[in-house]
Amino acid sequence: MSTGYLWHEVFGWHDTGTGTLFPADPAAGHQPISHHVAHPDTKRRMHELICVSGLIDHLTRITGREATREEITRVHTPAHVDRIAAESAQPKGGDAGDGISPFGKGAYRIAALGAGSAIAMTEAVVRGEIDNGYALVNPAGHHALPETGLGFCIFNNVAIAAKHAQAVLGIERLAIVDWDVHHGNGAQAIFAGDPSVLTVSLHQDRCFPPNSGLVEERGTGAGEGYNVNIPMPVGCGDGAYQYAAETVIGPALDAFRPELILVASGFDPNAMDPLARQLVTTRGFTTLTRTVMDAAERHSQGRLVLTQEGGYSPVYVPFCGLATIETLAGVHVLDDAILPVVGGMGGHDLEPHQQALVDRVATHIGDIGSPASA
Ligand code: 9RB
Ligand code: ZN
Repeated sequence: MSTGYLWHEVFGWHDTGTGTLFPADPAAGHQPISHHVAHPDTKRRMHELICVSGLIDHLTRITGREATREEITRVHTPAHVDRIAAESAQPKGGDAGDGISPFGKGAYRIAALGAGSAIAMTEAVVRGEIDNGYALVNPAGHHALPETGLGFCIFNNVAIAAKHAQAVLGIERLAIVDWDVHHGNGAQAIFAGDPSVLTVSLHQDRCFPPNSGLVEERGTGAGEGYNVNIPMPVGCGDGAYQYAAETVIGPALDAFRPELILVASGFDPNAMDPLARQLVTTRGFTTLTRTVMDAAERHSQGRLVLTQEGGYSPVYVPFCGLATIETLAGVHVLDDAILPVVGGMGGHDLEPHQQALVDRVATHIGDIGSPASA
């Protein structure tokens, strides 16, 4: 088993400014702060735990590159790419598109490196140089739409990697599983009418973007049935997440039989996250990782690529990332030092209302057909 791993120091230099979640504005009561909620130190700390724990010695380092304009415009409009490039050249940078996603000078190249790193990891997996891989990229991508960035995202890294896999790497049918606690609205929109890409998003009900990610959003036209939303109620712990993995994610992948599985891996379902209300621990992320690994074993020769999305607890994200990558690599180097706290708090047993939501989504799995070419 060989697991690829990618981090670049410049991801830690993505400048999210001195706002909190909103830009500083004394008239509105918004004080400046040293760390914006999406400050990259959380991801840098994850990388450093991977190094200090010794997990890095079990991984194959993959080198990223900047995605080209051609690769980015497989997903984004030229106008969006041009605007990001122009604002990135300004002395004080700009914003991804919604006024709460600031970036500093030079962010275009950081964001292009994030997208290109997702591509590089996907290439290494599809070409068989590694079995699976984790691209710890920053900024995140899964909210970005063709014409704009959104929710701290500039370019949709996982969608750009998916388009590249189809355009260049000979992959016809692939799945994108998004376990970030916020809705994977970007991939849903980009692939809505496309039956060759199954999109599955496991998220907290109406968390972000507002009113996005409902069960009824199931794709359009030829793509109808190929988008699956699992909008979990607030307060789901490891039991509810395990039930969703077993009851929807695994069976949906079995119905679709992808040639490649990409994961938009956010650690913000964790119990310490400030931007969501779920209770997941490293046990839950291990279960999710095993679920997609087992499906990849059954359908895609084990080909599996995880790319980093959100996660805003500087304390717990590093352990969640460590456990996820340990699972990918089939090794254990360090226990979760926070688990005695978050795992001992209760809330991890599956509740009837959580089961009811998952069961309702599961009734749609029969609509996922595997294209005739399978
Ligand atoms: C709303 C605002 C947000 C923005 C981003 C996130 C998380 C993103 C992420 C959560 C809440 C503001 C709805 C500001 O981690 N994705 O994976 N809230 N944004 N004003 N309003 C009205
Ligand atoms: Zn998120």
